[in-house]
Amino acid sequence: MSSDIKKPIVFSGIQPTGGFQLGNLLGALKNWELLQRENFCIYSIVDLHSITVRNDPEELKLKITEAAAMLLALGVSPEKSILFIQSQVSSHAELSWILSCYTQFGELSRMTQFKDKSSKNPENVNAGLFTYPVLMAADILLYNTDLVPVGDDQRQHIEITRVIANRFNNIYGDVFKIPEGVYPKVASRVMSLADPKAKMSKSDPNKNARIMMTDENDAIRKKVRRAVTDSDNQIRRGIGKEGIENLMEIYSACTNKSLDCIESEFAGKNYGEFKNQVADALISLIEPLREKYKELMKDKKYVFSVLKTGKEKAMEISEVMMKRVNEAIGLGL
Ligand code: AQP
Repeated sequence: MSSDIKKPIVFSGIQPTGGFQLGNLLGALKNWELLQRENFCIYSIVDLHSITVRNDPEELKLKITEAAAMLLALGVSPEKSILFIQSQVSSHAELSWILSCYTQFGELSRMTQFKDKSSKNPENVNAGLFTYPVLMAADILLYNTDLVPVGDDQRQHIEITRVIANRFNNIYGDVFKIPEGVYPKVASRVMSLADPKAKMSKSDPNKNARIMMTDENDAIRKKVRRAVTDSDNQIRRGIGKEGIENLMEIYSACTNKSLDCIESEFAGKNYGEFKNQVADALISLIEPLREKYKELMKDKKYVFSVLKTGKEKAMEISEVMMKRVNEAIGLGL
């Protein structure tokens, strides 16, 4: 099937770690929807990545279903694209092991996500957390991927994917296509509302630091009002204005207005007025997605049927690549 695909191939994944936050939406998922127009897109709920932290089994199953429903609500189209659960396609784990033999310890030690996550959870620095980028490389390389829409925090992981693929190709010939990351022009790194120097993240213990796709309108407004800013009271970019800049980027991503245009629009206005407009823009974006998501969660049979079809298609494509890789190395007879 992969040889039949004439359009550029897009692959990306998201972890089912309990809902999506605004950073996931603006940094990656908005592009997932847009890229479907001109590309063949393959999207995965990467549950194997999410078990680097402990999960309750029943809760994990629910989170996977919720992630699928949210992706469909966000516009991932089962008619145009493939949507599947990573653990149901065994080639991902298989290729990950092989690629780990072509990845250096030193390279993985330099990954900032590993350093961040291991320092935040020193009691569970497992090998899966360390080899996470290798599994991500396998996810991407299995599908002859051209483009990978992700947020700015994933740049280092895209780069190591390219390094691993090139290293493998230098030994065995052109087995893998070398993929490129696709990052949004604005809001490629949405920052925490409580600490604008830190990335907005689902696992932040402070719930007011992030906006979730399932937040009700009142909660969105309250969180934006409480967002940390500065005392300068001018809506513009500049040193020490990370909080306002973050809100400007969010507003820009929601309204498609440029940052220059936002500075002119809000010249002479105060933070209260600006925050109200940001909240309105966010509500206009999130409310329809949230309501669609609620409807889809009432029709789980449909959601499961999409995932089943996706699994079959993903298996078909990835098994072709697995065969090529095994033959190149000389595995099996
Ligand atoms: N703050 C962010 N700004 C822009 N993009 C972001 N992404 C995540 N946070 C931001 C992008 O979302 C996609 C999916 O992310 P993920 O769920 O696979 O894992 P993550 O990056 O670890 O997300 P979180 O919210 O930070 O999860 P936790 O707290 O569980 O670690 C990726 O493309 C990512 O770039």
